[in-house]
Amino acid sequence: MDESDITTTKAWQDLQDHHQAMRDTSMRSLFEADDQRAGSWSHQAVDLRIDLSKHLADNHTLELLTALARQSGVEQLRDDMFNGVRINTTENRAVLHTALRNVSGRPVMVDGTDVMPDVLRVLDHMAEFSDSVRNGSWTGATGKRIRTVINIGIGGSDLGPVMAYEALRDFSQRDLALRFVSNIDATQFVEATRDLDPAETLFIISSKTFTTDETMTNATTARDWITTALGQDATANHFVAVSTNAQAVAEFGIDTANMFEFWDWVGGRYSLCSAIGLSLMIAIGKDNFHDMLAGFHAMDEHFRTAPIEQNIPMLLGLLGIWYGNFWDTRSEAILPYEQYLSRFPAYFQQGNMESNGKRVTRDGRYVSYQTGPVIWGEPGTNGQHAFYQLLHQGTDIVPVDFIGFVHPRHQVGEHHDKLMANMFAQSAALAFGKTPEEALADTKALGLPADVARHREFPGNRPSTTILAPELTPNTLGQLTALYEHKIFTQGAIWNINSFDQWGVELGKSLAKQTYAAMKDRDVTALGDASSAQLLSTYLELQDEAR
Ligand code: G6Q
Repeated sequence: MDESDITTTKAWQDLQDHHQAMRDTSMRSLFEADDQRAGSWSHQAVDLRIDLSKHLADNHTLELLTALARQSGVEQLRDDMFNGVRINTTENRAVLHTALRNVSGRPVMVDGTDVMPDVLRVLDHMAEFSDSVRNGSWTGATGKRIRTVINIGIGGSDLGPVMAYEALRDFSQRDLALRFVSNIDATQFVEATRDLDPAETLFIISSKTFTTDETMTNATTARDWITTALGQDATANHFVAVSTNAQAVAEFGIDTANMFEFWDWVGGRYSLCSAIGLSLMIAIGKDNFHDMLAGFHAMDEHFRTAPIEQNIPMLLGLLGIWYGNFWDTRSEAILPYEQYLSRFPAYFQQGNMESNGKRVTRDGRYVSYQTGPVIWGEPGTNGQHAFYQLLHQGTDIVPVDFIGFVHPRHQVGEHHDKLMANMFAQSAALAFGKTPEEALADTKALGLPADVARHREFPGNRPSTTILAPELTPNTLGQLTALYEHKIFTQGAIWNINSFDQWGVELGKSLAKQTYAAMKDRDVTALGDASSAQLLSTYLELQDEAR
């Protein structure tokens, strides 16, 4: 027996047996068996109320899942992360995004050095700079104040600021717009700049490595756009950088005094609280940014200190494992009932899929079990008129997270109460469904033929978590984001994979380089496979015909 494979452990096998026993359990029967269930399966993590009652799980499920977590050493790995151990073993790096929002005053050591003085120094630098853009004392080359800030970055250097800017737009300085350019497709740059005055535009080039092709291509186009309009010397006033690579920043022509640094222990998809958040800080101001950090930190503390049984990120991670590994579900949906969170699912699509889309264990074996799920989602209620059909009546079970707020950002008529009524109703419909008898009665009452009844059945037993927060603020956004980060951590720890590398993006990158070189040389034989060679040759021929 291979002791290091989680599927051979007692906890795993107990869960397999337990799944067999639970397969036909209905959500209705779980509630009938325990009239306290709604209350006892509701938890509080900082300001978030988390309802876990609509899960296909009973107390024994939780005992077995927490045993699995203990046995997998999740707590030790968590402590190692917080303590600066190099748990990203394939890149030999510590994983310390929690230090970026460590508002406790505690030191955080990496290799015997406290990283907090550097973290605080960069936050001060960001605050000073963002104040100067917000109050107009930082001007463009012609002396005009900055009206639009464009963050150029991709992946982890884009999605965090995009998500959080959308989420916190209501806290932003409205005479200062923030836009984002990430795609190497020029359309995004052209559309982002077409109505702008270069003299009033500031670019933040956000790239940890400062070598990413998309970002450097967009940055070069932006520099041309500025210098064509304002002259060669304008770069200094219109460009700042966020990076770990001072040399490349200087070579690009940005004064390193206007470079905001971060460190190799900040993973791209975990970098929102680092200088990568500079564009966000400019939009919402330093106080709101600090409030967001405080929210992150409060959830970090919950994750760091709560026992597994009450540790909400861990419980969410465990329930995900319960479905993925024992019920064979393949995807999870994140459904925020808050328009401002429209990019939250996309943010955690990267957060989760890049972290846990892995097939090799930390000790280098192929996994024998399913790891990260596909993550997707859209804000409610739009999804209800689109893909919820499959959630309710499709053949796949998709565990769902509903995220809603007690107080709306905009109290307009009955909008918010109607929105939330929809969210509560959807979780009930998924969980409890509509039985064949109920569907038949319904069908008859409507005067429809009886054979339509089956189409009107809802199987129910479709699990969901409901997260209810008081109000969308920088602080609660920080809490929510950290909650999901630590859920992902928990799952990676149990699956025994490295959640902090992303080698899966490399092959495509190097093939793109080769393909581009072949395109420029017009040498399709340089490509390694017949299909790609044919595609390239067709592309070149059609371009030639059009000339
Ligand atoms: C995230 C990934 C990836 C990264 C981008 C941008 O965890 O590492 O999405 O953020 O590839 O990289 P640079 O910041 O180096 O340009």
